[in-house]
Amino acid sequence: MPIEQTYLMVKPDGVQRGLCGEILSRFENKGLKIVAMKFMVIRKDVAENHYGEHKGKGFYDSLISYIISGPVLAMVLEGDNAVAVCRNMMGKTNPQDSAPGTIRGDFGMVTGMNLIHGSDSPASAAREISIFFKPEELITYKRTADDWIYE
Ligand code: IDP
Ligand code: MG
Repeated sequence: MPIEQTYLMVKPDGVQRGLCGEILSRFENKGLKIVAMKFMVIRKDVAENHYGEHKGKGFYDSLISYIISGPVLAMVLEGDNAVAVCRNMMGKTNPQDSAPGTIRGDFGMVTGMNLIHGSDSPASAAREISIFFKPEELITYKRTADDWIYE
């Protein structure tokens, strides 16, 4: 399996509800490695670029106003098959369909307030990481715990 990087973001509802630590803990406990992290309010043009694939859909305008409505915790996480692993941990887009034990399944009630974003493919991850982080903001380091997470 490939070592991948993926773009994750605690959305404004997750920040306002004080769930940044809870959500980050899940990824850390799982074994994902933090490569970059930033707390910020997303500019509207940046949000429109990030969510460009949804332009024209009925929920697009509310999605953009939601994602810029307050600060988000943006991060790059790394690990074996990280894109799919993180998507599984997030749960389905609609929290009412998300399995218990997933982030959306445990904390969300509606699609429009579903707490977390995560890249859906390695190609999306590369695109999204480059929107929110400069190359020099991605930190390369040896994490000693990896010797006890990977065989
Ligand atoms: P994903 O976040 O699970 O990848 P996408 O289909 O890429 O889901 O949609 C991006 C985001 O747009 C969702 O996480 C959610 O915040 C919002 N969204 C998607 N569909 C709806 C909808 O039908 N109503 C309201 N918001 C939606
Ligand atoms: Mg998506």
